[in-house]
Amino acid sequence: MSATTISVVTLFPELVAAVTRSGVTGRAIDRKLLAVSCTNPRDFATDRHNSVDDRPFGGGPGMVMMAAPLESAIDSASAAHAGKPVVVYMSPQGEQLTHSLVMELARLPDLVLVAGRYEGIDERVVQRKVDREISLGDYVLSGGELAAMVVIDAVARQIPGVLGHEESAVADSFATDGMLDHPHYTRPAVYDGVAVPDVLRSGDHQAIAEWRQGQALQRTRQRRPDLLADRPARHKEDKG
Ligand code: 4GO
Repeated sequence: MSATTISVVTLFPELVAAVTRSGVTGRAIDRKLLAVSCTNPRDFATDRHNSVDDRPFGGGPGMVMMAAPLESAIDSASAAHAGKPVVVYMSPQGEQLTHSLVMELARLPDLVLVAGRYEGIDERVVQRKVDREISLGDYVLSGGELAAMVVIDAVARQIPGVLGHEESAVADSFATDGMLDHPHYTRPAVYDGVAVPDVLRSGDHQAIAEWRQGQALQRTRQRRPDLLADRPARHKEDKG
């Protein structure tokens, strides 16, 4: 099985350590199911100040990431991949990340994630080097690193073998029925006077499965009816 290889082009490689060192993603890397590396445009700066940003043409506040060091970093990161990577720029102007897009990305063996800073990157780099622009949602972050780390985490979970048996059942819930998750409870059975629903302590696995599906459907109807809009009628008519 070939591992997914992800490069992050970033001025702050130390931020990416939060996904490479810990948790599910850290374990995926230890087990060679995923490889993550960083390339810093600063290392490709050509002037004596190692500049990577400059003032925006047309004026206005803030700085823009310069084309040359960023393109050199993208080229260097791309060349280190076994195959030709898909280059993704994380920005609020992109297509929104969804479960289905995450699964699409997880099938790609080689990814380069470009994390911008300041007001963004020179548009000529987007035109010349970027295959896809992806956004987490309609809000602005100070840098693309957190967005790239979200992509890495979500993609890693879809790589076969990364999640254990227990964990993958949970991940499946969104994948197979496209609904919100049901509520979860653990001990104690009564916490500060609030009891766990009886059915969960009944030992009746069929009843538990039906209760959870009903809760998931009810929560999805109330909170995210858009998720139920274009699905088979069977789901719409299910009891809540
Ligand atoms: C991505 C990047 C938001 C997202 C970003 C998002 N903000 N919604 N900020 O996924 C260029 C400079 C973009 C800062 C970056």
